[in-house]
Amino acid sequence: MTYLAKPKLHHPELPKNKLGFTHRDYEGTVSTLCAGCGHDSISAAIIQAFFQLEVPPHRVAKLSGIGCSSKTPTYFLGNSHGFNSVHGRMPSVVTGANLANRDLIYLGVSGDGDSASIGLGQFAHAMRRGVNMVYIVENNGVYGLTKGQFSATADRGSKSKRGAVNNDEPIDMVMLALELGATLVARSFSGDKTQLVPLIEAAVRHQGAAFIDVISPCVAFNNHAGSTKSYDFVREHNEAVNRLDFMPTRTEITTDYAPGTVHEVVQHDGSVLRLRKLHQDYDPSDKLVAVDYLQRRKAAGEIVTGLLYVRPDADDMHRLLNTVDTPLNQLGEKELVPGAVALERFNASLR
Ligand SMILES: Cc1ncc(C[n+]2csc(CCOP(=O)(O)OP(=O)(O)O)c2C)c(N)n1
Ligand code: SF4
Ligand SMILES: [Mg+2]
Repeated sequence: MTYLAKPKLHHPELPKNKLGFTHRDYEGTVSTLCAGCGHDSISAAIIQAFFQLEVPPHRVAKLSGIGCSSKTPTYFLGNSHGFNSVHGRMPSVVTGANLANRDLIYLGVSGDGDSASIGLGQFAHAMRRGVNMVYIVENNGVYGLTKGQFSATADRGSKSKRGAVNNDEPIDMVMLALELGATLVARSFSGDKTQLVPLIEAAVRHQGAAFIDVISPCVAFNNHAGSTKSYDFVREHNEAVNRLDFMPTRTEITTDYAPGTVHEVVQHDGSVLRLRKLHQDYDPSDKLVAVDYLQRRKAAGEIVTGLLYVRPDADDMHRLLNTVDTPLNQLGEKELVPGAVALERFNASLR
């Protein structure tokens, strides 16, 4: 049994969003992951983000690869479209789906094994093409599903549960996403919902490739002393550069921020990212500064979290390809077979 249906009964006075949906309408089936697995907290953050964003569930397509992390779409957004693909192949399936129907909101959920090992090439091309999607890597430094082998994001020198030392250099998915051209890049921790929920909301409303690396401890295989992906290690070394408040539209600031401490970023769709700086020298709009800062803090053993980079006026794949506004899967015969005269005109334009 890989899932358990949730009981339909719920408290009659659960808060509803503008669409009349409760939290329950954004949930999936009961999780069968290990109790305490970080991935379950990420599912909870996704449910909260979509509930708060008031997204109609049928407008979302959630896609994944293979792994404990890739199982999680079963546990959220049960009324949305879903596709559980082959190991490491989620990015190309999203790319194709997005090309065919640009009107859906695409959420790719993957693991460090799924994205940094077998799917590394796939991940690279989805980012560099600017596929309009939210790409979440639930990063625990191991292959959880296949019983705890080191993954490509495991830090050099970190120890497995049985004491083996990892000698290989880690792949930093955030640095890679920045290099590859993702236009919203963030890192968070499954144990910090206050940070993670607005990051997911901002990523959903971003028009371009949005990448979130979420450190998500595996309690079965990678939560011991010597692991750099354990709850204790991440809590001790977590260095948040900013705090994000996501505003669906521009609204007056009513909270008591000190003047000059809030920086606003307006995205394409009018949503506003209100950033409270926690580190004065961190600027998420300057990629070079961000890369330099991340490298330095990493060398000092810190795990930098927060909104790390954003280009609010990003171009997504459709804009780069200059496709029509109508989703390609809705084009009719009239548009697809325009006739000999139109064909001749088109051919002439290429001569
Ligand atoms: C082609 C292929 N190779 C290998 C496997 C075995 N396999 C299943 S999941 C997995 C790794 C999953 O690790 P990760 O993506 O980090 O997910 P986690 O379980 O840690 O959340 C592997 C190697 C597979 N299913 N398919
Ligand atoms: S094996 Fe690890 S990643 Fe998989 S469900 Fe258990 S704690 Fe989570
Ligand atoms: Mg993993």
